[in-house]
Amino acid sequence: MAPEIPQMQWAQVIEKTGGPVQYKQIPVQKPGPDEVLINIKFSGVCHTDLHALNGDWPLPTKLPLVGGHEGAGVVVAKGELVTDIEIGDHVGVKWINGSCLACDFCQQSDEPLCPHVLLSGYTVDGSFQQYCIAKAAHVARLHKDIPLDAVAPVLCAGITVYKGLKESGAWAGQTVAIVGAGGGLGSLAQQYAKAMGLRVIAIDTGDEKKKMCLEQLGAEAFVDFATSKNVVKDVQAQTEDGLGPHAVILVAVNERPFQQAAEYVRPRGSVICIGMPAGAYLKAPVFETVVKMIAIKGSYVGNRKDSAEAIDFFRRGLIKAPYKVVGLSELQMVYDKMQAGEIAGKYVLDTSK
Ligand code: 8ID
Ligand code: ZN
Ligand code: ZN
Repeated sequence: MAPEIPQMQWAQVIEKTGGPVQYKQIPVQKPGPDEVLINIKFSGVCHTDLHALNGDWPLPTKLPLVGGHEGAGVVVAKGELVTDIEIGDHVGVKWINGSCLACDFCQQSDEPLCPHVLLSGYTVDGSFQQYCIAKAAHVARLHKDIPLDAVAPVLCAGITVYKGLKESGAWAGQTVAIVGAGGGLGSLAQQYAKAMGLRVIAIDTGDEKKKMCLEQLGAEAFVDFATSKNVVKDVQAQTEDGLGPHAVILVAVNERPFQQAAEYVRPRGSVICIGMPAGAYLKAPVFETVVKMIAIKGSYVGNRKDSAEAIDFFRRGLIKAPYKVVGLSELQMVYDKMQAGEIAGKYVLDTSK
């Protein structure tokens, strides 16, 4: 029997850039022919949602906007072209809500680069509502044994850091520095790195984040960027030969570390840019970049295969990062804490509260 779908639902709506976000009732939409309607049970909060609220990226959002792109839930309706998903299936709404599947990039499974890409919680409404629409081709397939609250952070943060670690080219036994290790992406990055056999130097600030990185997430060392007198020297000192980590994964929301990473990365190493601080620029000394043969590159979420692999790591019990569950109604509180840099790990919203 088809589940009952209400006419109205609770959602967090951005009516004007800058906020505050409004908790209110809005109509439930109907899925198009190639879409599914998902009853979102839990949604993670990513710093990208805060960039969308603040409007600080050079890409305009839709308005009014329902944010959110780490939504885990149950399919309650589908369009007539959807043949490989059934009502009742568990799925995840990712940042990539849909893509054309026909362009040069989609053909090569670089769907995030599609010129017609739809972005959940940015150019189309996302998962900070009880019923969300996504293109069937792109929703993440979730086995029913996967807990929907714990998997939510994997749907953006997990996929993104897993892809970034792959892009870094670092392999088992090598060392990665994770910059912004105490935040949402950073906490998951440490778990993925560990599961991939990598050794981790965590970089962030404060005792709570330090304790979480060293005692819960598997980092071998922690460098506090706020109290360190010389971050470059302190990071390099954490590698046995003093030559620095093989890769640097930048997930901080601050320009400074993007100017610094090339100085401490190991010769032949890679600097992977993932965080997107507003208005920031990269800087690296040309001389050292050349003579150390450093690769500097960007990494943007992941394709459908990266997503399935990242979820599989989680399903096998290899990814355990701390998160706090609060009601959907409390999103503004989460944004305020995030803006202040006070969140160790992640917040996940329960859409029933
Ligand atoms: O596909 C992508 N490239 C992608 C996907 C998802 C998210 C990119 N992002 C971007 C977000 O838009 C955001 O800009 O990654 C960035 C990080 O998202 P997040 O992990 O959700 O943010 P957070 O939880 O606020 O964590 C940021 C951490 O950075 C630390 C903070 O203390 C916090 O723990 N940090 C800062 I701010 N400055 C630092 C510094 N100088 C720093 N850590 C080390 N050194
Ligand atoms: Zn395309
Ligand atoms: Zn995200």
